[in-house]
Amino acid sequence: MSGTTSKPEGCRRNRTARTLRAPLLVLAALAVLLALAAPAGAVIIATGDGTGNTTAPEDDFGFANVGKVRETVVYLGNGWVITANHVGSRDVELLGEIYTPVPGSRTRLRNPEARVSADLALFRLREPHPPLPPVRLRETPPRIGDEVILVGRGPDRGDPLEFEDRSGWHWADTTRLRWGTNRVHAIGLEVQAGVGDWTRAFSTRLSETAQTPHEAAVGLGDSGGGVFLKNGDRWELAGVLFATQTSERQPPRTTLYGNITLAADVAAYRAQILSHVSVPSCSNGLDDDGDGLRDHPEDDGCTSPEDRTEASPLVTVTGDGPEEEARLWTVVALGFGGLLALVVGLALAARRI
Ligand SMILES: [Ca+2]
Ligand SMILES: [Ca+2]
Repeated sequence: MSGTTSKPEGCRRNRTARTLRAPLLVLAALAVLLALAAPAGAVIIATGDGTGNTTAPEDDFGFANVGKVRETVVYLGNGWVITANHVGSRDVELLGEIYTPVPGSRTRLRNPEARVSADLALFRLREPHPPLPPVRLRETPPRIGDEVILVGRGPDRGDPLEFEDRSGWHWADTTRLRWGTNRVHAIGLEVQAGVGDWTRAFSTRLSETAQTPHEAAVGLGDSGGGVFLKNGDRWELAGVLFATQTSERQPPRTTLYGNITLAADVAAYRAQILSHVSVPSCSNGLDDDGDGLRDHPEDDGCTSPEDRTEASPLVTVTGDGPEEEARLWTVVALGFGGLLALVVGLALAARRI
């Protein structure tokens, strides 16, 4: 991501006022979290010297599916990646190789509760696709207290910092793809982290007293990174990192205990995601292999509209149809308690990462 990590005080107040007036608050039968935007991005871990966790853990959640752009993307399968909308469509590094986006494939996702856009987008990579397994998309929001893995290509941990009554770190100038852990702190959030967007989200909080094994928060460049949650014996993608919330006066480019990490709730967008990711290459309206020809019958690499590649062997995508929303509506209300605690307990400013 680019840009600043904080805004002048007056600007913050104005943004808050606009937010409160917005008619979109009709959707606030849900938990609504007012958030202030500023671009931000790596996973900062509290453990050790902060340089660890740059390779897959023994119980691998899918580390190789997390790719680097300037920020981060997660490879879903069938050529598609997901990222925060404010992350651009650039060449993606996966498995040490560079993959180029398919022109015209970028698709912004919409908040399922309202006719507004979310800070979440998909784009497709040109064939041949990376030899990676598809990621399983979580079907329901996480629960408060669930332990998750956060992974992103943000800043390394820098020098220690004491600010007011809290401790933390400056962000280093270097970035690495790194994973860490945390616990879900609130669910069912509706977060405005940019002009005109509302993103269904859940949060984690960097805790000093109740740490997970690799307690983590996010920084500039982690946007688009994944939040993985184990369901039985299988890892699933539960969230996509897009913002952080810090205290009002917290210095830019720092992480302090108590800071909140915000992730788009993948379950809320699952149907939309699958409606794109499941479309075969030979009927998606895109030139997926870059030969200037699109789909069946124009591209002679397509044997039928159902052919899943314009040039290369079939890549299978798991997942079923777009029928999740009814269940998700009921789950959203559960986020209210967590949200109130969040809003009452902290004076927050949300920053894109
Ligand atoms: Ca195509
Ligand atoms: Ca083609």
